[in-house]
Amino acid sequence: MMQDDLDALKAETEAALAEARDLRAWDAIRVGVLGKSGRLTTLLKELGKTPAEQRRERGAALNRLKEALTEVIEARRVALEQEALAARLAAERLDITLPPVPTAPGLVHPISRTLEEMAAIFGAMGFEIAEGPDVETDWHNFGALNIPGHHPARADHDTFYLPPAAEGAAPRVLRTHTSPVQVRTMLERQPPFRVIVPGRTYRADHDATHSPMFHQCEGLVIGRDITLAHLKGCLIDFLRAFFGIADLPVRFRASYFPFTEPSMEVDIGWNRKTGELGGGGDWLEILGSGMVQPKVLANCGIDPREWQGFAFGMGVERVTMLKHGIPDLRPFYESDIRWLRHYGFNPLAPAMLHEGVAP
Ligand code: 2NL
Repeated sequence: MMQDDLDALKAETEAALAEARDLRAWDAIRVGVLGKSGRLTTLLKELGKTPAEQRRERGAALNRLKEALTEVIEARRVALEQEALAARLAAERLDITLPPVPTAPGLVHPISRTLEEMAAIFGAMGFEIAEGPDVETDWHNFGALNIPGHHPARADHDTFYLPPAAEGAAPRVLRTHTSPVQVRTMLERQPPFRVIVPGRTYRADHDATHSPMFHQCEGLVIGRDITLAHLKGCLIDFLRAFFGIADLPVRFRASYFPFTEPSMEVDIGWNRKTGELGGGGDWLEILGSGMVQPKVLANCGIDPREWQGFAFGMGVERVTMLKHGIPDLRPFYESDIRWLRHYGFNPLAPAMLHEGVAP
């Protein structure tokens, strides 16, 4: 039992390693040879029993064998790991040239579509978008706008009142129009400016044609010499671009709002019988507008002897229903996917001003 047993151990270990197919089998071999009670470890422990004159040579041989075995065992581990990685890469391979699996892209809600179109049309005319809170102070929603205490818009049945933020604090409301955002714009910014204010508004009113939450888009233009002519040109251009009818008849009719003077309602031409928009001989009210009341400018920190301008407001649901022939208001908020499949818009073809704004 001299060199022969060592050669046999080497040969057997190499044969077993060649047979090992995975790291588990490999580890069993490693432990069986180099582990605490492995075959080589045992031989090393038994070195003391070797006759003294042979011990030196036997020790050197065992050490050479340990080095050699450690090396082949490690080499096999590297080879097995490479094999495992190659197998994984082959199994997880992706063919990126395959066509994609079609997925439903979703649809843009008609309200969102109208807001996009308004942003595109007014944006091309140099308007910025202004936004503000849905919960407002009574003053921003009514007081600043010259709406007196007895005005019907203030009556409890129209306005949602909220408890004051603190004891003795001013009452708060859900904004009944987007005008408080224009009030905030005038307080915060220096004229001249042009803004549109799209957003949610709230009134305690619920029937076939009214929802307690609805949308408005208002506009405000303040400059040193903004006149009624600018108001008319701006709104005529907007209405023709929005409805996509280059010769859409537009009529301005005297009216009253507490926050504008003079005030005008804006009508467009249509055919009452067919519902078709254009030169049908009948008139349909679509917008409210006017020159901003000097008192409102003063309330909002703008000197009415230096600045003037116009404002307008419209209902987003209303113009959307008219433009697309949507007969009922209620499904706008019901999230019925069948309604959206019918009236929704392709998100990959957003509003792009293809109707143009009159030059
Ligand atoms: C309508 C009428 C209108 C305004 C809104 C406004 C806002 C400020 C000052 C002056 Cl801060 N005016 N907004 C002006 C005229 C009409 O809306 O029928 N909306 C649906």
